[in-house]
Amino acid sequence: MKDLTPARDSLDPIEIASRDEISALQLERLKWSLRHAYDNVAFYKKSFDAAGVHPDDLNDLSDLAKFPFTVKTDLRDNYPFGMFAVPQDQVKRIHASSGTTGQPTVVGYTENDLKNWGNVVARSLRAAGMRAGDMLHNAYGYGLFTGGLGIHLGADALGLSTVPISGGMTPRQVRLIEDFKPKGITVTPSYALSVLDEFNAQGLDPRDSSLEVGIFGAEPWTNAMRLEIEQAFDMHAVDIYGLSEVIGPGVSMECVESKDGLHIWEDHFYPEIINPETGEVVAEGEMGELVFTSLTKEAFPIIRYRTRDLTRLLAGTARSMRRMEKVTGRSDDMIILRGVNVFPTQIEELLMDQSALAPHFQIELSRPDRMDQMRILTEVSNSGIDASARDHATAQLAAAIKQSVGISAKVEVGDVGAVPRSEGKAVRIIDMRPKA
Ligand code: DLL
Repeated sequence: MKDLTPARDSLDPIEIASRDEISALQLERLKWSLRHAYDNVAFYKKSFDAAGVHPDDLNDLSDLAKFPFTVKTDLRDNYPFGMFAVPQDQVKRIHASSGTTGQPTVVGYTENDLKNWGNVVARSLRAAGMRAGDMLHNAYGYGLFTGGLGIHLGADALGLSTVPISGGMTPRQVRLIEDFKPKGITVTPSYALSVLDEFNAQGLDPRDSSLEVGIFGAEPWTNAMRLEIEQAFDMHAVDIYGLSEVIGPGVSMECVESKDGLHIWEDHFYPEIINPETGEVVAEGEMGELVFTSLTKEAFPIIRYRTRDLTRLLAGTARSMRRMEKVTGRSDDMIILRGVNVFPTQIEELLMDQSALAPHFQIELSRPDRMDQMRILTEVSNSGIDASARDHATAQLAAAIKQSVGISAKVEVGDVGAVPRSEGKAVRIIDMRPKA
């Protein structure tokens, strides 16, 4: 793999500024953001007043802990535009997350917001090793989802030539990678695996492709998956994180030279980690739920938004801005099976150890006879795997789950293609248990 480390002088100065400079900028911006939300969004005025706090009460960054949280249902309750802080004619773009239940969450951007978004995504793409003039194959979905158009904004800001292919039509994805020879690909890690399968199905060696870096996010993926993808394509695989409520992709990004967690672009997004049960801010380095406050957003300021993503904060390395550890799960995705907590990424990690099995999987939960059961549906890695190798891998995976997670799961290994594929975020959990 090529060394793609960006030149130090190509970085935004704030990326490598001192902590004091970063904190001073954050404090100034945080004061503005609280005031902006309070003055222009009825929801924030009401929630601050109810908590007995006022934007003037913030004198230090740690004072933010006095302010109330915002949660997903607050956004749904204010559907569609109740959380917007500017008149509609200043809103230049709207995105929405589909959400599996209930109302979609709607977010908006002013011209300035779009500029800032483009800049943080450009910063992220540069951290991944992309440079002006390079070609990017952007396979995140275009539309209301922030992935496709968000990456596109950043690619424009960095000066890339972008192939806006969006998700789907997998044979065409491979064809255009072969013909256009892009340097980078942006795609969900699960869809990257489908693209990988398609290379193999067409008899092409993905290691011979032009790709030097894959920029994966929008869903959890493990370091084991990183190694698999890096080896299969002979390219770097780096993690990009974000959520619509905070801006979209480009909230934090892993650097290609260090791959040690994701630097949060702290000049725009202020992170906290809280204990999800008590709501208390935890000590630096401790695991908990990630909470974000926007520092510059005009159309859709967001104060102490509970992401449900579990991670911890670490000091900066390749950049001065703090890192968040790779998100391995959301509290909503945590399966509680007979009292044991399980995340889909734990299954992914164990699955990656079995070379006879493909990294595609789904977890099915059911409750026959009032007892929760977990079934893991996966498939053989290629059609040459014979029945005994399949049986062996099935037993090995079940034993590994029993040993490391502590639960008995039924493992079912189908033929190649048995696990349904998605063109964006993978559906990992099918919960068929009766709702309480
Ligand atoms: O998924 C934005 C995005 C697009 C990020 C493209 C990266 C690349 P939402 O659809 O609002 O936005 O979903 C946000 O997805 O709270 C996490 O649970 C999950 N997520 C996003 N990135 C990662 C990641 C986009 N790198 C939700 N690792 C977030 C783990 C991620 N989970």
